Amino acid sequence: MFGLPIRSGVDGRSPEARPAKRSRCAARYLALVAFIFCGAPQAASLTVELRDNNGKPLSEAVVWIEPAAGDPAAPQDRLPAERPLVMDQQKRLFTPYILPVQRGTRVIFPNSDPINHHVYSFSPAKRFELRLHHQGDSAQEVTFDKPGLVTLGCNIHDWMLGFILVLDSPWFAQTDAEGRARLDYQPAAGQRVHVWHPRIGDAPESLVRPVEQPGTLRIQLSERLKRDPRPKPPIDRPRGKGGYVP
Ligand SMILES: [Cu+2]
Repeated sequence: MFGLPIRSGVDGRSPEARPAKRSRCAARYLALVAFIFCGAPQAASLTVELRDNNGKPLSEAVVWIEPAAGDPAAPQDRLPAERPLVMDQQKRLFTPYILPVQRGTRVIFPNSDPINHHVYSFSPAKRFELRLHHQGDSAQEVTFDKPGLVTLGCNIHDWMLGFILVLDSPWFAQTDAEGRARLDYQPAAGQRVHVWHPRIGDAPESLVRPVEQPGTLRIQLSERLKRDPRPKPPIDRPRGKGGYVP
């Protein structure tokens, strides 16, 4: 796990090559000792408290730390979750409404409704279409391999709207009902924290602040929130075309 390729046994090299090999081994040993005594990069946590311009908490916002250039804990050294995440369809709504994922993550799209859905995205970060699928069909899977915002829709139910935000960072979270999100990360100079919510702006437009130190970062928005694009539950919609039809 330390990236030290240790080999054993006879390697067939000439005796003249052995001093050089010994010095390389010594260097690796010293690196290992330094790692043990100095320790791995220290983990830290940052809690973001997000409030709108009226001081009310904003929930479901995605908060992430952008790794600095040359950051030893840059995301290419970290793999996304092995198990796929889930974007369900329940009661004719995408559930969850907003799903942040690390680049390379697989997401499955089950259908928990007793009716068909036909999920699609025209977003540059991922264009795809999951043709008519029924409840009980095996969930279709999509890998999100490019950072950006993926806006989801359904060809059958016009109102359905959901977002998958694909991030080039392993450190992300969503604000809770109190507007708080905690990020566990490895600090490095030059890191920045981003905040996104459809009521703040259209991605990639996000609120950006420097990460000055671990602890709590309080952010109050200065501008009014945008109109909420979240669909109303179908039960509250008028029946008929584009509305709720069981
Ligand atoms: Cu649908």
